[in-house]
Amino acid sequence: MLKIKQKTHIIMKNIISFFAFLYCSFVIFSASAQEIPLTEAPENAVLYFIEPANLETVSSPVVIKFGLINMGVAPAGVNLANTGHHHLLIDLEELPAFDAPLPANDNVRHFGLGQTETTLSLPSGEHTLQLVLGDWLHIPHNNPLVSEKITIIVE
Ligand SMILES: [Cu+2]
Repeated sequence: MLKIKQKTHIIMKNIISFFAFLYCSFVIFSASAQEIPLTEAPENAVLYFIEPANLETVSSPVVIKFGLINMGVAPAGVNLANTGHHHLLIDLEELPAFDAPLPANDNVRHFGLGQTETTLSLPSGEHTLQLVLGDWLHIPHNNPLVSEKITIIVE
């Protein structure tokens, strides 16, 4: 009887520690998520494609020019008010999280040197393009700047 009681006690202790651990992880996780304050962007800022136009037929390599109104471009790592750097989303179905640094891969290209245009080699067919401005830490702004998602047809 005593042994069963002791065992139950140990199990209860383990369950309590487990929940305590879960709670602590949650608190630490929420704290770290809140530690990075989002960078403010002017409400009248606009991000758009200068070229190509939506539904334009183009040949590869494609010249893509990024347009930004009422904000400036600064390289990644440079924390200057009202600036950011361009990110080009290529054939990306779902937007990435906007409260964390944008991922870097074939579908999410960073222009961390402050480039405002690029030349892309794309296979023939339809492709979608979208721009997202990121702050010095590659995180979208508090008022996220996202362009229209355009479709281009590559010959
Ligand atoms: Cu970036």
